[in-house]
Amino acid sequence: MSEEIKKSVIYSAMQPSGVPSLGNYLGALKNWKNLQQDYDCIFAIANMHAITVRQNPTELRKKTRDLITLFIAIGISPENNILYVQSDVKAHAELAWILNCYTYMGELSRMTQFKDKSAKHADNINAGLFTYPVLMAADILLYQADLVPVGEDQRQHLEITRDIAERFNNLYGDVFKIPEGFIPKTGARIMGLQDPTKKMSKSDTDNDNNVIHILDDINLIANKIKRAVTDSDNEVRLSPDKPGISNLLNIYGAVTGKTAEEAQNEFKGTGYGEFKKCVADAVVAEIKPIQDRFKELSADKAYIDSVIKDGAEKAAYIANKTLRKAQKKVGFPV
Ligand code: AQP
Repeated sequence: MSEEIKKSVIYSAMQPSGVPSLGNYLGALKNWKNLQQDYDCIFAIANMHAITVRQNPTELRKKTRDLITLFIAIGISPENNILYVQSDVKAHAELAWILNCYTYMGELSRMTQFKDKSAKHADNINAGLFTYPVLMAADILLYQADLVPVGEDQRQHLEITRDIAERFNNLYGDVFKIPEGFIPKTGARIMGLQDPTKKMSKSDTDNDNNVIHILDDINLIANKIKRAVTDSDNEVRLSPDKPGISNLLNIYGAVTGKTAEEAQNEFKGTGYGEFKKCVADAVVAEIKPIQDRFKELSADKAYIDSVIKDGAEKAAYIANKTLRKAQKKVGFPV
């Protein structure tokens, strides 16, 4: 009898802190879609993480629903993967509390994201922002994930997850799988269009032209690209001193499945105006079908409701098994 080979489990999450940016799409969501054939994928809407920064409650509910709809519109199947909303699975909060008691203040104070976000939100440096990495550790460990796709900015969070899990396992035996980082074959880091020295972020509201949101009107997307900051020498070339042009080459490459170097060769001798038009056309060709599908799916309220409910049940089933193990180890009556 042939035994089915168990696929590795991949866990990843995205915060519903805004409509996903082109950066979120090219750096994460597009890869997620490609992972689903080869891995058992669990993708979460991290709404518990999102409230570490103040959110408008009505908008947060809408963004949460829109994000799960967008996952499906992009082609991430809710039947073949687990897609769920973090706050629907109570085990996240419960395991996070336990893990808080196995995490040191010193470790958390070294997290660069905490330092960055507290500088950005100086009026709201809440304890949730500080313990964000513990909740993230709980997310990953609950599902016994083998692999976690991480960009450079999240590497520190994966490291602390591994440290917490190893500390717990050393005390109590093998409760948690120790996850590894997963670097997708293609993964672009997309920078802001107006400030190409900083990454494009979905919650950036300072300058709307800096960010492409993937549900922006198609004409607006094209115009934002045409307005992107470049430089004055009119040569399409990858170079650290040409961050704007390099970013557009990365975007073009990520959208068309080429390397940034291949993109550079394609545009040798092309003027900036023509180059930007080609980038805009390529981005629009990629995003338009997603937007059309998103509109169709959004109209089917019952279907989205059922995806959210089924996802929560499937996720809770796995998460609760791990939670019970951890609770038993620390001495809770289970
Ligand atoms: N600019 C980017 N280029 C490539 N990948 C990116 N990611 C984010 N920005 C870029 C990847 O998208 C996923 C989303 O993670 P998140 O929603 O948990 O938060 P984030 O990384 O903080 O993303 P944002 O857009 O910057 O959110 P806000 O504005 O709320 O802080 C991750 O896999 C990330 O690597």
